[in-house]
Amino acid sequence: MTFYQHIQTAQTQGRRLLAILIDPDGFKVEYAFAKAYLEKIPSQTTHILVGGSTNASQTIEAVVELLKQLTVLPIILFPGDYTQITPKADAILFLSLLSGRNSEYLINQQVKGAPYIQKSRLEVIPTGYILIDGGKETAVQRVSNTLPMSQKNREAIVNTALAGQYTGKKCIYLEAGSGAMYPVSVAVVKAVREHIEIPLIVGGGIRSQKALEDAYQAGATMVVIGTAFEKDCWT
Ligand code: 1GP
Repeated sequence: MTFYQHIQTAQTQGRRLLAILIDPDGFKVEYAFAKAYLEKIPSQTTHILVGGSTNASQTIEAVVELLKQLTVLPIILFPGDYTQITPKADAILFLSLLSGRNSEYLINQQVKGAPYIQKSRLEVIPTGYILIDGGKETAVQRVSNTLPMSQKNREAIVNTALAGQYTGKKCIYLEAGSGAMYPVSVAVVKAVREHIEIPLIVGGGIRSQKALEDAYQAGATMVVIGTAFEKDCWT
């Protein structure tokens, strides 16, 4: 079974997937540090995502290699830039920033990354990435130079997700941005879930068991949590 088929099966069977995002910026490439980090994440974790807005491939590669020694969980790249592509991971969320109109993150980064992917054995999971307002300016907004979509404009968010599905994306990722003040609302997640057929990933600003439960109840197939475990503020 491919990693994508596993995500798809989880969606159809109503199983909850939990991905912990490791941003190499807040991570030390040291055995003891990585071991302690993995020990504090929830036991129901199903995937590790690795990526960030500002790192280069050497750092990412070292982090992935270290994590591979310590966990059997699938390691999926979540690159903020094509230079973060490393063949050492298992799969890659190949993101297109559909909420913005900056061609660099809609297609140009993907063109630059394509030859590296072809040389690797990474499983590619084409993902429509939609940046939603989470109450503060986040790194994605800054780096991509695009504005997030307002949570009030549910119709536009749904149409963007649908356009992603119809252009062949295999997943939709609703992103409030790392360290967002508040996550993507239940109403937005529900609205998107009701209209698309592909798996739905939700992340950004989820720091509590309650917020995690809300995201699943609303229809998230996979929830992504980064900051809460990086900064030890999970409640
Ligand atoms: C960011 O969705 C992820 O890309 C996780 O966000 O760091 O706020 O958990 P947090």
